[in-house]
Amino acid sequence: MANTWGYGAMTNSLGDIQNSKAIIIFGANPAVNHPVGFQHFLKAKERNNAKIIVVDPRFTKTAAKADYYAQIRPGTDIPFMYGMLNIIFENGWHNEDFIKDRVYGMEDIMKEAKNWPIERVADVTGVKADLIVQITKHYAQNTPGTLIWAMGLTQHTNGSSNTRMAPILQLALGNMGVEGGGCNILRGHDNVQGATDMCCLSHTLPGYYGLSEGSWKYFAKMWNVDFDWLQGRFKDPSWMGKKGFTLARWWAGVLGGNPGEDAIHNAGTRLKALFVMGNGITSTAQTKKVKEALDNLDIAVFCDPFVNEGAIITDKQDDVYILPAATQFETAGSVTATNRSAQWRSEVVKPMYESKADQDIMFELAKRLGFYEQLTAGMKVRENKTNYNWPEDATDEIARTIKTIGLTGWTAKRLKEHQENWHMFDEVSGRGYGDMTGEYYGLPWPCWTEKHSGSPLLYNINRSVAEGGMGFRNRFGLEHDGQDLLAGKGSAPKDSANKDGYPEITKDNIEKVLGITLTEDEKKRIGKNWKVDTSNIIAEKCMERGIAPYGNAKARAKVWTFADQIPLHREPLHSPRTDLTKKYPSFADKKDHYRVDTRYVSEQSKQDWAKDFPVNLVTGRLVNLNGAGMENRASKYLAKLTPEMFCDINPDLAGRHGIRDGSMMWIHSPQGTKIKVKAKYSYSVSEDRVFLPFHFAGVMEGESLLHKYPEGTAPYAIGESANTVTNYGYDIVTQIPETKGGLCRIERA
Ligand SMILES: Nc1nc2c(c(=O)[nH]1)N[C@H]1C(S)=C(S)[C@@H](COP(=O)(O)OP(=O)(O)OC[C@H]3O[C@@H](n4cnc5c(=O)[nH]c(N)nc54)[C@H](O)[C@@H]3O)O[C@H]1N2
Ligand SMILES: Nc1nc2c(c(=O)[nH]1)N[C@H]1C(S)=C(S)[C@@H](COP(=O)(O)OP(=O)(O)OC[C@H]3O[C@@H](n4cnc5c(=O)[nH]c(N)nc54)[C@H](O)[C@@H]3O)O[C@H]1N2
Ligand SMILES: [Mo]
Repeated sequence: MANTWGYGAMTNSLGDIQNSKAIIIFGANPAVNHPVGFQHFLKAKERNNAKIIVVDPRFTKTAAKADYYAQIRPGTDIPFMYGMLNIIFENGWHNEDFIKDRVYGMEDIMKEAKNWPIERVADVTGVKADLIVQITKHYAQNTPGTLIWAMGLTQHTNGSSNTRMAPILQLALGNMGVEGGGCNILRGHDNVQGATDMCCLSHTLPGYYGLSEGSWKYFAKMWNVDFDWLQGRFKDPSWMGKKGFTLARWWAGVLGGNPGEDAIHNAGTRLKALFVMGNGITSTAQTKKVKEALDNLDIAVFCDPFVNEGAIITDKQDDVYILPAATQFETAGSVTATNRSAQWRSEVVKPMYESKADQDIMFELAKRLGFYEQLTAGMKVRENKTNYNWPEDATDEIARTIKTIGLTGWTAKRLKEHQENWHMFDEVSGRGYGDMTGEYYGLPWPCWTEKHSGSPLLYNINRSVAEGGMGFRNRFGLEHDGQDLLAGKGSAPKDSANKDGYPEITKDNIEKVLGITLTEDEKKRIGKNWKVDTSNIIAEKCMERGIAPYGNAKARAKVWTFADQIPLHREPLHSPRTDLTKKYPSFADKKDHYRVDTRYVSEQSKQDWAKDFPVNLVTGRLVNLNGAGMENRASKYLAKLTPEMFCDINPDLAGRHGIRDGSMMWIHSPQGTKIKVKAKYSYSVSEDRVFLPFHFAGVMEGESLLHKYPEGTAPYAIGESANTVTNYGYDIVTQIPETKGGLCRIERA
């Protein structure tokens, strides 16, 4: 990503959207999925007359509030954005100074943009040429503009390229690091940002530290455990540095190597046990594979406040356990919001009946597995205590450990003060008043020191570093191909001792870059670099000199280590345009992609998919249901709003198949699976595509599983899971499933 942190988070904040002069939304439906946050969009409209532009294959409720709506074909956002860039560069609407000083590799983008003349863009995306021109002109001429995205961009085989392309559009316009601009990624669950930051992922350590031995040693130190003990937990030391399976394809770990299945690379063994904490399971693409994997496990454990429907879809009879987890109202601690700010939460009620909070379930498990002491050792470090206070000591452990995203300032004490003083912060800027002066609400990361204000707006050089300013991170060396990767002359944050670009700060360069002399004592205590400096001397000195510890570099439009160095259009694996899959084929197949061999071009070219499966399949969300949906379908009132699973279908498409409004229809997938659902006539979808919500489960391929729910636990609404028919296909970098770009065949039931 061009986002130099390297991962997704809002660069600005929801409140800051009120400062935008234009808002462009790619693949997000905030009126439905972020209805509270969407108020800020509407306020921008009222206050600044900001126009809202929606790019979505469906006419959504958000589109209903838009001034411009482009009904794009799924999986063609890169051509759309190159089309915009081509117009922008041709008319000189780009921000030349910003590009020169703060962006690396834009020449390559300019070159590729030339390959996307408007007629070609219109043909590939299905959006009329004059509408693209109008949108581009409006967006480019009304800066600052904010760019919003969510799952419509990410859930594709080239989703990671989409998420690089969008920031590149913003960089070209100089819409980064300014109020009212930025890339504002609307994240998912409550605390999904925190889960990512703490690495509920399989390819890094917490705080996005890599899996190198150096990082493991740093963590062994911070967790107060023996490195050799940690290493001994792995089959052999080499596995310590390898990525694990992802949630998207854990099931391949069970089925891998079976006839017709992708090969796995897992030290010669298959996965035998599954422990689920807070995932609905039927939200995973290809539910039938998930079922098969569940059937073949030795043991499956579901920790959930509700009956997890993973336990319903499996035919496994023994060793399936449902542990009653408490809800988030029954526990306390810090969570992280979509704009990188922290929030302290208090326990509302004690865990009810025999349920336990997630951490207590984990502690009990660790005791029985014999590593409880090691698991909790890090929380006892600070004052050499013999016991820990949950959750304060956990929060403080995070604060003293995670430097990469700057969590040093997130002590339990400060976060609690913010919770107690909500009313003392401005809703747009997040700026504090009274006792909270000098702090931003929730101390958005990076919060470099225990006194730092927090950084409400990433990459803003119009503020000093002490007040949340910074350039882009210096993460990939000082130069590449003879080009300087550091920021240009004069483009350092306000009040900086060094006015130009500078490298990330280390023990070796700190005196030179900051122009200071360290005392002997400081030299003894200082860490090797800003990421592992537990003394925090580097960050403290940097604040005094107005320097960002992570350096001041250029954002990268070009990533030389990726399969595509700059984002390129690649058709979805199952595309309705066979003519275009030849011109814009998918990636080469990838071996050992998070331990699973993954098919790209071989799957795409296996047959003429569009011939047998001519209809585009789009999946997404409803306002009354969440994720796999059990939590809400178990509520009488929420279930009543959508008592049955359905398919949005254009009446003209339905008519051609003799499908009446309200009658049943079959949807078949290229994988040979099918679902039976109720047709719901809707003009929100065009004739070439259908839409399915993915929140249902409890029916599979036409058969009700109602008899499988333990007595008294069946939800008020059950239905086919859309994921039974979502297609094979996984992102080339992240492995997110292509649930927004598949094909299907429809039939009257
Ligand atoms: N009520 C409710 N709110 C939720 C959730 C929920 O389940 N229910 N889930 C939460 C979670 S976990 C998340 S991640 C967020 C997700 O929030 P969103 O991303 O807004 O959710 P979706 O409805 O899945 O997808 C958004 C839009 O992407 C469009 N789309 C599909 N394919 C493409 C494409 O190729 N290009 C473009 N431009 N658009 C495309 C879809 O038509 C859809 O309208 O919502 C969160 N909020
Ligand atoms: N086809 C299709 N599939 C998709 C998507 C799509 O757009 N289309 N979107 C994908 C996305 S972005 C996401 S995030 C996933 C979401 O899918 P899931 O992660 O499955 O989302 P939820 O249903 O919210 O799952 C949360 C589970 O945790 C339980 N739970 C709630 N609170 C707690 C708690 O405090 N502790 C514990 N232990 N459990 C709790 C709930 O009862 C529920 O069973 O779906 C993905 N799947
Ligand atoms: Mo999500």
